[in-house]
Amino acid sequence: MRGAPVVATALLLALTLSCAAPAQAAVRTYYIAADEVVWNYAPGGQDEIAGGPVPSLPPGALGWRFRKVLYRAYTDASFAKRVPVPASEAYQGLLGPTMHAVVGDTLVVHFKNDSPLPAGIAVAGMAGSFTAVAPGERRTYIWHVPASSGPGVNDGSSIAWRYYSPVAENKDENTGMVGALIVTRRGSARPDGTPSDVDREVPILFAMMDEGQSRLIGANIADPLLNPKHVGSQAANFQLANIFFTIDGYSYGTMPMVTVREGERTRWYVIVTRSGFDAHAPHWHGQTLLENGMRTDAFQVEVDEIAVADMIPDNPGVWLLHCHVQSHLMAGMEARYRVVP
Ligand SMILES: [Cu+2]
Repeated sequence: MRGAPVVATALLLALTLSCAAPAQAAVRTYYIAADEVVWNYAPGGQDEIAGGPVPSLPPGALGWRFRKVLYRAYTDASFAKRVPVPASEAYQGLLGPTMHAVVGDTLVVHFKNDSPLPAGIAVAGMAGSFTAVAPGERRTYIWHVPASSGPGVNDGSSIAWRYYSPVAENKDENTGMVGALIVTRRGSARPDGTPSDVDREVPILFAMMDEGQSRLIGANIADPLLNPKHVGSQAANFQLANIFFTIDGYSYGTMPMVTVREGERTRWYVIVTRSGFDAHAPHWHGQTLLENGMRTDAFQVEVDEIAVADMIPDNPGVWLLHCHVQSHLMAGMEARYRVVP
C-alpha cells in the first residue's frame, strides 16, 4: 500500500502550491482599434546616425510615406480617446500597443475596425476562432491564457507572442497590423502583469515592410501626395524599391531613442515579422545581454520568431542598435538607444 502516502504527499504539495499562489487570476481588458494613418519611415528626413539627409530612394519607389493600418489603444468602449503614448514609449512606432497577461488570466480585447479593410486580431500561441471584422464594425475577443501559452521551463519569467490580423496574413502585416502580447508566469508577475524580476520591458519590431504587399498599395499609388512621381505597380524595380528595412517602422536612426537606466533590469523582446524573407541579427553596441542563458551582444532572430534577451546596462551613453545583416544595415535598419546613469 505504497499509493496512499504518495497521494497524500501530492495533495499536500498541491495545497501548498495553491496557497503560495500570490494573486488571483485577473481579467485584463484592452480597447484596440485598427486605425488608418499615414506613416513616414524616416520622419524628419535626416539620417540621425550618419548625418545629412537620408539617402535618395531608388527609381520605382513611391516615397517615404504610406497609408498604413496600425493597432492603437483607446481608453474605453467609446473609442473616443487614445491611451496616451508616453515619451518613453515613443520608440514603439508602428508596433501595436503591448498587452500583458499572466498564465491563468482572461484577456478581453474590444476591437474596433476603423480602417477601410476587413481586419481583426488573432494571437499567436493562443487558440481561438477568427472572423474578419468589417470596416466600422466591432468585436470582442476573449482568450483564456493557459500554461501552454506561458513561459516554458527554459524561459525566464515572461515571453512574448505576436498579435496580428489574419484576414490576408502576410499582407495584413505589411499593411502595419502587428503588436505584442507579453505572458508572464503565474507567481512571477506584478499586479499589472509585468514580470516582477524585470524593471523595464522593451518590445521592438525588426520589420522588413514590403509596401508592394500592403493591402493599401492601390490607395498609396493613387494618392499624388504620397506618390508624387506617379509610380505605377508595373514600374521597373517596383517590388524591391518599395521594401523598407525598419526597426519599429523607422529607418536610418529616425526611431525615437529607447532610454534605459544604468543597472535597470531590462528585458528586450525582439519580434521579427513573419512576412519578411530574411532573418535579422540585432546587435547592441555598448552593453551585453543574456539570450538563452548565453552572454552575447548580437544574435540571429529568424522570420516569425521572437527572442527574449536580458540586459543590465552598465555603460552610459548613446549606442547603436542595428541589424547586422549587411544589406539590411545599408538600407537603414538601424536605431539608437541611450543608457542614462
Ligand atoms: Cu535585418
